[in-house]
Amino acid sequence: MKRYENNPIITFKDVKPSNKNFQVIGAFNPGAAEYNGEIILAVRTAERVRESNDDCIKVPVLDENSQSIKIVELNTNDKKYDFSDSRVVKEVGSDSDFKYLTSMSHIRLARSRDGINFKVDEKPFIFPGNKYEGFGIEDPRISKIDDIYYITYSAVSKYGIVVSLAATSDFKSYRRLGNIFSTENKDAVLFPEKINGKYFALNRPVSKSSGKPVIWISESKNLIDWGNHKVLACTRERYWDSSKIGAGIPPIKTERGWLELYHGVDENEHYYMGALLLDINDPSKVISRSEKPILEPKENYETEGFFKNVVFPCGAVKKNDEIYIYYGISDNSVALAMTKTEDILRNL
Ligand code: MAN
Repeated sequence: MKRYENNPIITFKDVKPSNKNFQVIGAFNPGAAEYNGEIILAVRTAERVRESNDDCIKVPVLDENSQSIKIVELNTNDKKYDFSDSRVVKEVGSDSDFKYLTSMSHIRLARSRDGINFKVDEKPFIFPGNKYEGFGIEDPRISKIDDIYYITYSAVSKYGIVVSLAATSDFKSYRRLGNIFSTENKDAVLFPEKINGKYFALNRPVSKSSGKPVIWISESKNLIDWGNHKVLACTRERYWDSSKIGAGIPPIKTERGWLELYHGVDENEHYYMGALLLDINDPSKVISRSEKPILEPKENYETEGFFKNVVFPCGAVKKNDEIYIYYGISDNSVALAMTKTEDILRNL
């Protein structure tokens, strides 16, 4: 895999805040699609309240009754809370992973002719808009099925994290199609076509009782109702993907099977990219899997940032005889890596 030499290609500086009280702190984890001769990225844009400071953290929350953003003020000396993870506020003594997020994310589109130079839209595309999105919407993936672009994303709220689905045919307007996977679930990608008459999705439920967060595969007749859930791939002890894994880009059809680029996390919370090859007729069968990561946090822009040592692929497009892979770096920015599908397949 070859990194684009002028990475990152999009940073928070390229994105205008969605309102005057907000400040953009990250533009990352983008879904990707080709539309009308352009490459479109659906960028997770994270914003925080402008006047937050070391003594007082102000967290934005969408109020479910008024549908407006409320600011919750938290004193950083308050012993009730733990502020040690920059991404979240935890309640001391609680079993939950977090009480609030320190930033609120929405989906912003960026458009390009060459796949390298992007112009970011002035306004959000999908902004938190219902009670499941109270803390924000994150990590979109785009799959084109027939002529519709389906966007799966994580909706985060006090009810937990669910996977929601939206659809667009012009990247101007969209329809929300509801929550397709209940809490907790993340990292859902749709296969771009039906297989034996059914739609398939990879997703990542989290079990509180036992086991680690791993990739599951589910099927559906209509993209809304999902069932026949099966474990697809697990974490591997002592590997780079030992603590959790999740799907990255929507699977790419190749001669040898469905190619899935996924993320794996090790014991040190470093995020890597690896590949899975799935049976073309029965994608619940794994044919092959990367022994070593195919991309790891190495460059400065990958090892530094809001949450360090993260490469997080969410989208890819075909460009000439290469694929352009768009990945989030350290919850900060968007980077680009190029490769040939055959090169990844040779490695599998
Ligand atoms: C984790 C991280 C954050 C994200 C939350 C909620 O803490 O991935 O970036 O905001 O989960 O999804």
